[in-house]
Amino acid sequence: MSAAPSTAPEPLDPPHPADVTPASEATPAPEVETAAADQSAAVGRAAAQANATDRAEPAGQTNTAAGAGTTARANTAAGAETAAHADDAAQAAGRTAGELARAAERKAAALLAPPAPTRLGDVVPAPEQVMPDAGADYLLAADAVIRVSADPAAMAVAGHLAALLRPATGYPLPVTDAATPVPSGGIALDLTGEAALGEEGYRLDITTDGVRIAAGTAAGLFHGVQTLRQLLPAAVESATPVTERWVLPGGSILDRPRYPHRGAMLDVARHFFGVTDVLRVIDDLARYKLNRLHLHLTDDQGWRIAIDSWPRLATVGGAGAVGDAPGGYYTQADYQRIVAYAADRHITVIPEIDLPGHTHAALTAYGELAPDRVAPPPYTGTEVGFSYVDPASERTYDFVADVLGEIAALTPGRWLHIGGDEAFKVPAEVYAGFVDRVQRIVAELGRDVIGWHQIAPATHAEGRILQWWGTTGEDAVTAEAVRRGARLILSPGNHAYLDMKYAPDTPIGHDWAGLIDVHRAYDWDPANHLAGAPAEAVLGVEAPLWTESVTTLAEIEFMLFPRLPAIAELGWSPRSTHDWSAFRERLATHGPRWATAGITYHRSPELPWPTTPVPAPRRPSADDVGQAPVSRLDETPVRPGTAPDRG
Ligand code: TNX
Repeated sequence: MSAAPSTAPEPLDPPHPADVTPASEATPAPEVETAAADQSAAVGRAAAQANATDRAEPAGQTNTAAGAGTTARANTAAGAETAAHADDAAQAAGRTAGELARAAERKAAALLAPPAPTRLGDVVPAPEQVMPDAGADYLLAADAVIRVSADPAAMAVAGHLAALLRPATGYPLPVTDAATPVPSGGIALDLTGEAALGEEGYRLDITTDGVRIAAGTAAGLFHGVQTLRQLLPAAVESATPVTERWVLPGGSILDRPRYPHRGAMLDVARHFFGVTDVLRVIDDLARYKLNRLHLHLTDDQGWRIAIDSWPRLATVGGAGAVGDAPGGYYTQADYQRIVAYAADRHITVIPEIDLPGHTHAALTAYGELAPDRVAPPPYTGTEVGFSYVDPASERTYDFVADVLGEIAALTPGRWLHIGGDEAFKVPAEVYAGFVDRVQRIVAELGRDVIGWHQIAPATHAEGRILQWWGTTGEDAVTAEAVRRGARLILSPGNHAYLDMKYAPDTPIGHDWAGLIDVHRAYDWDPANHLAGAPAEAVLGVEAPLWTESVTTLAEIEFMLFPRLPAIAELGWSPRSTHDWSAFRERLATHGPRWATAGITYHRSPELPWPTTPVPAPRRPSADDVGQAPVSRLDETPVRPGTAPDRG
């Protein structure tokens, strides 16, 4: 990767706890790479503990994907396979006396303990059904085990859950597989295969005896894990161990998304963001059950993805950025790393190559694509609509086919986004003919095309999707394309554009589509937003973040939080749950979570932020040496020009 380094968070609002920890330290390291080692060590520890305490049920500590070797050795009584059978047998025969006694103990402890600090309904996006049970709070204990269905994708979710919980709890939380996972005092992730929960739904049951998440798919289990995370005390977001009672509120949740497409877009062209920043944004999306990351990879100011057959696109076209900021581009390996990291979080990357306009950076690299065949100098301003590749040249279509071909080969997802916005200098008929041809190229690659709604006048192509970014809710041409079969992703500029300022004094951002505070981001209904487009045509929502004025990860998160969760809720939650006054209360409880996770956010005065202090680390340990102090708020310089708006 040729990358501008990630800059440390810089406060945009007056200092608040979000500025405590540098983002890169707060994000658990991409556990894809480390889970196996962690897991096998933890499993070994738990197995040793289990043997020492003579547990009645020897199973559980045995055959994980990563730790099978270690645990088979640790479990001296039997090999992994025998132990798995013993697990099944113990379940079939009912519980042993020891086990029943422990369950009774847990129940008594839960009844005596203070209630969970979170309420079962304090989840964002709001779940479809929430059924609290005040007598069923669950206390996660140090020896809890995560039991999971023996399926690689489900086990990956269990590894993810363990990696989320281990840093703050300091518990080993070994992961073990089982034919039918049961909580037994811990957490069970059960891939039941039941169709009723759909592609992404889950059921969560919290009782004094443990937690069970059931789903028909690994994606459903993953979303259930995000809910579980939100129900634990905010300190669970700490990167170091914290003294806390890890209590979950008792009851059940049944949850499924309203729409299949719930996304965010990151513009890496106007300013370039390195791989670690993008991975962090993926984690941000995953928290709120978003399942699409649209990457705006090319624009006038920069081309950000290496294309082997046209190498100068990245090396020359990627050199600059808005305002002479450092440029950069992703190697194909970088891009694949992003795609894989997203896939592990059940997020599909949608790459966008913006055509035929917004192509100035490509022209600087290959003058042969320009209408006058002359490569222009780089552009670092923020005007739009002046550039285009020559639609009359066959070379242009070679370029499009080569670029989209390479991108398709690197992208497992079903969609290729071809942009199509603001090609002001291309006459309407020529433009429609160009889009027709590009749509055919995408179809030949076996993918479905997405374009900004400007591509509406082109011929219908099977599976095509228009991304609406207008501000009026009216557009006869788009409505007509929908009648011809196109479907819609809704990104209304005046509600979902996260590059708009929150308020007049927001230090970065635009206001051409108006100011977008949290209420405005929340206050619309995707089902009836675009006049003349039926609710069935709507695939979902997407929140774009254009980055003309956004230069660091902290600034990205400042624009995302707290508005991204508002858009996420519109995409996920049933309309029956839509209620601004309840939402603002629920969302405000996430402030301390973001603060603890080192996420910079806007302290929007519309939300009743709690005053909960950021949790202190449990004890200094060798591991903590060199960590940032937990509170250095008063030392953090305030960005000049920032108006205090802290509530
Ligand atoms: C319009 S929205 C654009 C982008 C700008 C954005 C700034 C769209 C499809 N095109 O090129 O970055 O406005 O808000």
